[in-house]
Amino acid sequence: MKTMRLVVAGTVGAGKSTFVRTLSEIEVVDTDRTATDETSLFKPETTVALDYGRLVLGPNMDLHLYGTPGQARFDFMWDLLIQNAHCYILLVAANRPNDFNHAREIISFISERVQIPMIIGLTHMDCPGALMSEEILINLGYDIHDKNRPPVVDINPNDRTSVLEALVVLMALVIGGSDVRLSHTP
Ligand SMILES: Nc1nc2c(ncn2[C@@H]2O[C@H](COP(=O)(O)OP(=O)(O)O)[C@@H](O)[C@H]2O)c(=O)[nH]1
Ligand SMILES: [Mg+2]
Repeated sequence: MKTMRLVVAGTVGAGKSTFVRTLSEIEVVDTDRTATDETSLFKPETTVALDYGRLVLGPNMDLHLYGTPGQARFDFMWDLLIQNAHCYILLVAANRPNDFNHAREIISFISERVQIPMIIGLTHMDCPGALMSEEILINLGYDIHDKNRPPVVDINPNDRTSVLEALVVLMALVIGGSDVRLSHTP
């Protein structure tokens, strides 16, 4: 059995837990706890450790999903997740420009550690105040005409079809990549 590990990263409230829940075929192991810090002002629960889910991709292939911790700090858990990931999606809420800087920090944090396929998923595109994807990309530090920049998809994490479409884009990138070594589990 081969295992592919997908990390779902992003800012608080971007839709990481929802993404994992929507895609997973097993009951998601989530570690949401009532937040005790400033994030509790933002929403009643925030992910203190990680969300874990799983999806069967084929007779010999499992996809393991890991939603990253919600808080701004990067700790050992982040390192562990990202060092073992085969690819990741960065979720950014399109209607929260104040969070773009943090999203940018997440990209830097990850790319300083690993070079793995990634796509950007713009969520909350259906919400008032959502910015256009071009504007968001520029805010994330990309040249929109750069052929090497990551693919960008609009995504609603509550909608399984939308999440599957994003997954297809990411898998195409992984398969197109030169040297993907998946883990073997007995
Ligand atoms: N309308 C809308 N709501 C969304 C979207 N993505 C996430 N949400 C909602 O935003 C809230 C926060 O999502 P959650 O998965 O907990 O975010 P996390 O902090 O990244 O894990 C939930 O109520 C989601 O249903 C989206 O694209 N559109
Ligand atoms: Mg969460």
